[in-house]
Amino acid sequence: MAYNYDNQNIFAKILRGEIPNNTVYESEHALAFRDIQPQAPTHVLVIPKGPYVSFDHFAADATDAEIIGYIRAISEVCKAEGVTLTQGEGFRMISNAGAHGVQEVPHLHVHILGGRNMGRMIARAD
Ligand code: DGP
Repeated sequence: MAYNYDNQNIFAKILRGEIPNNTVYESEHALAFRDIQPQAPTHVLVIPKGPYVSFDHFAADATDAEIIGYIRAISEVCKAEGVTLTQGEGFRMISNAGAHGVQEVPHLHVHILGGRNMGRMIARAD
């Protein structure tokens, strides 16, 4: 089954400039902006500009240039937020995918969370 990208998802609207966002970083292949419901002092979402639903979709179908641009954008965001291991105390990067990943917005995004100790990786919800 092919990946199915919904052009009406909220991050597609942000990329088209239809909804405002608090931009942290932008490049040819990526946009980073602050999460509307921050879970930590640093909570930035980094998205590729191309129409990819999830990390597995992106990893399978994106061009090499898109992949390099996206990964480098994550580096720039970590540097700008002061959470790299060379500057700060580190961060957590999360990318939820699909139903079991409890993904709310179906456009690939990684959450960069930092500025405090993030605790154990997963707290069981059941
Ligand atoms: P996820 O469960 O990984 O799909 O998380 C989606 C995140 O997106 C969630 O933390 C809230 C955030 N979010 C949802 N709508 C908006 C929006 O319109 N603007 C911004 N900046 N963040 C949003």
